[in-house]
Amino acid sequence: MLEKTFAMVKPDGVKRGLVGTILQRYEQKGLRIIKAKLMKASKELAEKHYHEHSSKPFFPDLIDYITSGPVFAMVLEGDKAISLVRLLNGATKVEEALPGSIRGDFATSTTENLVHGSDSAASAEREISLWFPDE
Ligand SMILES: Nc1nc2c(ncn2[C@@H]2O[C@H](COP(=O)(O)OP(=O)(O)OP(=O)(O)O)[C@@H](O)[C@H]2O)c(=O)[nH]1
Ligand SMILES: [Mg+2]
Repeated sequence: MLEKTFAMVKPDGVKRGLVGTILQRYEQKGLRIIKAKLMKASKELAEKHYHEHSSKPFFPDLIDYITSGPVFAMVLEGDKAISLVRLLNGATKVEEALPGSIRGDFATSTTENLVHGSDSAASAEREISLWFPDE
């Protein structure tokens, strides 16, 4: 099924110069970039994006991290795009992200884990309108 999803290279990925490498993985898998921009998230945007985690102990660190520098935000389209991006990204926990995935190959921490991908069709729709409100 043709789907759209929201994906992002987080600030550590941009700082480490991994945007090109990460985009190549999405493109190699057949996903099409239909929107993209480099931007710094405001605290308000970051808190809306991660609202489901607002009561978690790691929330303040997560917001500081995601607003610490520019992110590369994008909308990707393709067959089963939502689950494919999450498969390419790898597991959330650093010790569970398998080699071959983006996190498995490059991330060294659970908080600073390089990439984001929407986790469902509802999240994708919500996140696309949050990050690309005027388009
Ligand atoms: N320190 C710490 N950070 C966490 C933990 N769980 C999640 N995070 C951070 O919070 C982000 C959001 O968590 P989840 O939505 O559960 O994980 P995810 O869907 O794989 O990651 P995202 O694509 O960023 O949403 C993760 O990417 C991590 O940066 C945790 O147990 N400890
Ligand atoms: Mg998530």
